[in-house]
Amino acid sequence: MSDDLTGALEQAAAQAREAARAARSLDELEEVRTAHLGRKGALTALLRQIGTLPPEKRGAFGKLANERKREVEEQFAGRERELAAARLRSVLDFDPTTPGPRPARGHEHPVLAMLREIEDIFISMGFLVLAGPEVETEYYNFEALNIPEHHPARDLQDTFWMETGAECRWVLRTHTSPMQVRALERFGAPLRAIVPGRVYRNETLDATHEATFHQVEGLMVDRGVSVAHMKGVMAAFLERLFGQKIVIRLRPHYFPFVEPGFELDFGCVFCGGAGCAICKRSGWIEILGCGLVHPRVLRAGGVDAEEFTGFAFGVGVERLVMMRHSIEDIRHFHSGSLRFFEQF
Ligand code: FA5
Repeated sequence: MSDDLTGALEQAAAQAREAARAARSLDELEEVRTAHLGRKGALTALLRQIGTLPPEKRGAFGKLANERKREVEEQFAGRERELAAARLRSVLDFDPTTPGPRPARGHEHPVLAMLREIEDIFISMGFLVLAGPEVETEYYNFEALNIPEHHPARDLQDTFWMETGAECRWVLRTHTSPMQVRALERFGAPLRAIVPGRVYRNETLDATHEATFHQVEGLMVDRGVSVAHMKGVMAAFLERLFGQKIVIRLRPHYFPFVEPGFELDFGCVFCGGAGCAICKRSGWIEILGCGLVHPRVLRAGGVDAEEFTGFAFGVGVERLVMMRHSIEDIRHFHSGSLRFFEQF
């Protein structure tokens, strides 16, 4: 019986030492220690059996058992020293001054950056910066701008209509021009203001047409304002924006809310007018619509059209950004593609 017991003791001791060697952490070592040497441990159970042996065998087995127990305890103590030292090393190896991983940092959307630049330029010329509603009434978007119902000019702007069922019809504003009348109603004349903002058109999308884009409306109303003032302000604006002298030309164009109305082109700053891909080989780039505010629009804003005249303009912001950075497709702006945006 004691031979069986001796075999079991040797086996339990060997298993306990192996388990101590294999422990990967101090916590794990503690668990293993309890399993082998704790009150309910395998080795402890064997040691308890010493008392059950006949007296003549008790001495030899007891001696062996205590020796194995001491060896196992030494094994545990040795492993504990190793693991504690390793833990200390890992703490000492940690360098708190090492920079952590850099968080990815965003920046302004190129359209927003352009809007801010335009605002700065006009603020320096004494213009107010106003915001208007993106959901607009049919009255301000069309009628007050001299575009009555059934007038073909409404077809120039494919409109998103709101289904409200109410008597007054609402639209997603198709341009920033409704703010001409709202601003005149609110501030009266004389007035200088710009209105940057988002506009919506039910467009078929292509490389230069989005259904959601940005415009900046400009309005200057005072006594004796003429096309010459408009040209001067537009040239100053574009020269500041592109940082160089600019040639501009006006082509007559129909907008119901101005008279006379123009489209404004500027001499291509990329090729100096010689013709390149950006100006489609014409030497000129069309940039905005403008004109002298129609007397009906002044009157809709409560302004005496005999006393005051004014000019207004509307510029597409995405097109300006495209020109500045040679971007070939307007759809990139809403793509959400980091590969695109990280270039700016
Ligand atoms: C207008 O929206 C007039 N309200 C501008 C105006 C204001 C004229 C004041 C006179 C006085 P138009 O539809 O041409 O005009 O648009 C103005 C600019 O917005 C265009 O020159 C172009 O740069 C930009 N634009 C128009 N449609 C789109 C579109 N679908 N996607 C991107 N940009 C556009």
